[in-house]
Amino acid sequence: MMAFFSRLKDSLKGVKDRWSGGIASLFSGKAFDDGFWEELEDRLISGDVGAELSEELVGTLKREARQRGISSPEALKEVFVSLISEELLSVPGTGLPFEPDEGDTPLVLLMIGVNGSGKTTSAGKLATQFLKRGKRVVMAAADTFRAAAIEQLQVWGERAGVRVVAQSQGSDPAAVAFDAWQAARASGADVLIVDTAGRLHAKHNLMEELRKVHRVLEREAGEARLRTVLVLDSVLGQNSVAQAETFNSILPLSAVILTKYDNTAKGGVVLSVARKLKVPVRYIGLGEGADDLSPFDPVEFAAALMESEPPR
Ligand SMILES: Nc1nc2c(ncn2[C@@H]2O[C@H](COP(=O)(O)OP(=O)(O)OP(=O)(O)O)[C@@H](O)[C@H]2O)c(=O)[nH]1
Ligand SMILES: [Mg+2]
Repeated sequence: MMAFFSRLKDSLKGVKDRWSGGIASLFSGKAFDDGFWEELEDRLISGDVGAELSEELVGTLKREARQRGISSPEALKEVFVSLISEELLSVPGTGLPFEPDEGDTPLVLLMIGVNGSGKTTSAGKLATQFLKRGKRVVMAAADTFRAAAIEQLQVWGERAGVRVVAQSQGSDPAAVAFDAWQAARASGADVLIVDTAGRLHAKHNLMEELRKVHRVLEREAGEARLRTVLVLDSVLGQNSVAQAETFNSILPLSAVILTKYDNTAKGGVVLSVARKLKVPVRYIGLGEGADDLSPFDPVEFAAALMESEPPR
């Protein structure tokens, strides 16, 4: 965990400079007057925490400060850090990595999201990490839209030593998913990771296609084995929250992976996702390499973000 913490601290450097740096520096000695509370709320909103939640967090913090007679900035910051982690922890499953042993195998991860959000990369990272933990993994190239998409997944598969089930470009994604399920089943795999084509949530036919893939997997694997994983680009901030709401209304989401956290100025989006969707953020993407995907520990995260030491 400490390794994750220092790693996270490094990876969050960018976010901290741009987002929480501005927030953390507020907690540095000034009086907690009206100006302070207003400024804090403004900075939370511009950091993509969302207006409603920002107001609520500031309100709670203010009340706590008054009730507990807190006067030191350090103490107030600590309360703030625990408020953030409590908010995240209020969604069950947050930060827990996928465990293939949590049910009958193969566990099926259906990766969905808009174009370029990081689905294929996250699929590859997950496959690599499962393999390192001794799990047997199969991947499905159900993004049949572009030949390059199939190749991209195959590259990840070759690098990790994971079998990729694919058909030719333009074939039916649901048929690829079905094939891959059969292969995963037959080979006794622990995990099947299904990559899909990026799609705009407003495109009706593409959403229908996704529903069909989901239907086939649900029929074959059963609901208990299936996890619908929304991959969200955190750089998009509030837009990604809106996307997530639409996807969630079409297919019930089991988990969120928040990618490109290393690149974002909008660190607060993780709080918005938790609050609005009530779907657990399981991992955050912290770069392009296979190891740059971390289970998302809310307590460590909140502490790292505000540069406090993690609570013991
Ligand atoms: N810095 C950074 N880059 C990432 C991360 N995740 C993905 N990327 C990059 O984002 C770009 C898009 O990633 P893909 O995995 O191809 O996205 P996708 O959702 O599969 O895209 P489509 O298949 O076109 O919808 C690639 O250049 C990735 O290397 C991350 O966590 N951090
Ligand atoms: Mg892709």
